[in-house]
Amino acid sequence: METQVGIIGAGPAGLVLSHLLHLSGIESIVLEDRSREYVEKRVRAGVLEQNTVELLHQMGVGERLAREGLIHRGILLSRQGRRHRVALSDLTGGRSITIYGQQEVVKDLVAARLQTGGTIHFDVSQVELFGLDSGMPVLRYRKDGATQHLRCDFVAGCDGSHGIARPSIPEGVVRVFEREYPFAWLGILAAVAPSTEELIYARHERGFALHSLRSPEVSRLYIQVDPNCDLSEWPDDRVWEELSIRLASVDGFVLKDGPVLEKGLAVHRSVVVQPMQYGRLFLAGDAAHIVPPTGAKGLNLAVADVRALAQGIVRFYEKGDSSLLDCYTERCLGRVWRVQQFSSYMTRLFHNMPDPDGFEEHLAHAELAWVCQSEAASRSLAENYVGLPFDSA
Ligand code: FAS
Ligand code: PHB
Repeated sequence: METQVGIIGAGPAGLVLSHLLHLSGIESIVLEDRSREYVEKRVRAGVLEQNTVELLHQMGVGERLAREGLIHRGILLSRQGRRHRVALSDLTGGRSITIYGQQEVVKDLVAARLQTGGTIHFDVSQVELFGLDSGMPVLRYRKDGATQHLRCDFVAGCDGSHGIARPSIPEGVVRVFEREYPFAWLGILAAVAPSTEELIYARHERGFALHSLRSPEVSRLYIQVDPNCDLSEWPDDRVWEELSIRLASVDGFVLKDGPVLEKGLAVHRSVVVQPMQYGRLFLAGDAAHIVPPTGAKGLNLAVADVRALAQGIVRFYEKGDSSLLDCYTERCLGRVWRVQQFSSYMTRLFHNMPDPDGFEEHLAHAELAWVCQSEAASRSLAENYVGLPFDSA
């Protein structure tokens, strides 16, 4: 088989890229090793930057997002039981975030791809990449018990942090920057109305807590836990008890609990791969970088990458000009490191880090107090949180 762009992975990166290329008349085929049902049910991110929302609308896949997405113009920071509101929109000239589950974005994109004649092969296996440094790479994979070959002009590695694309780049070509954080998030999705209008990021001596949401009926909450803990140590009632302790506030905040629909652990890592390309292979999203979720950036950064990649591929086919592709890495890295810095900053601000003498804790409290006191510091946090306009980072 032949196509113009072979895309590995039907996550936000792969699907946004495939649809953007379609809108410019460029053909692509997406290879995904999980089922359609699985990718459309997988609970992950929930905060969309203004950039991401605007792009999804421009792509014509924003109808349900407009109907069901919840626009938030502020977030709440909590320290020692005191809340401080960061007025995101007031501090950024009206920009905002939208609460809309990642799986909803994936559902909308899969539907749009299939409704416009797009090809997504789900449940493939053994994807391998050949001839990346030739003009005509080939993807080999198995589907329905048969081996298939897909010849393409370009390969987009949108296969996440455990994919096959990055490891297919020869040894020594890429440099990997990596940091592990000594904690994880235990996250729950619960069938209970959120106990807050806006997200609450809480710093507490027992560890971080986050009250997020998915809809007026569904809450999403996280607590900082030992990365080696087992979910069996965290029965639902213990999770709710810990959340209500860490989210408690002097103004008598009451956390409503309810049936837990989903519970999972997410490790915290920072990873940056440079360069994000090798021959005709281009890495995007979690295949090229991982950010700790405290800044709510993972999905949004993936979308920013493929927007830049699509511009390069369109320029190649429309003008035979590969200049944007040649500098794809440079065009992405400014935002990648900006987002890394912000995500690391938010992580240190709200999590208890290894701290033999309490020095780190004092620094974090001083920074948090400064953010709550200084309009300039609040504005910096707000600008990064709603997302820097495309092409500005
Ligand atoms: P994805 O991982 O979403 O998609 C990659 C796709 O490639 C997957 O569908 C995978 O099945 C497929 N694939 C992998 N290997 C393959 C192979 N060999 N062949 C074919 N297909 C293959 N971000 C936030 O902002 N907020 C959050 O709360 C948040 N929570 C997260 C929780 C978890 C557990 C994880 C892992 C990430 C979370 N993130 C969160 C970050 C997340 O949103 C990612 O940044 C986002 O999914 C990145 O999108 P993609 O790059 O498309 O990668
Ligand atoms: C979420 O809603 O899942 C969410 C929100 C904010 C974060 C991370 C996750 O920082």
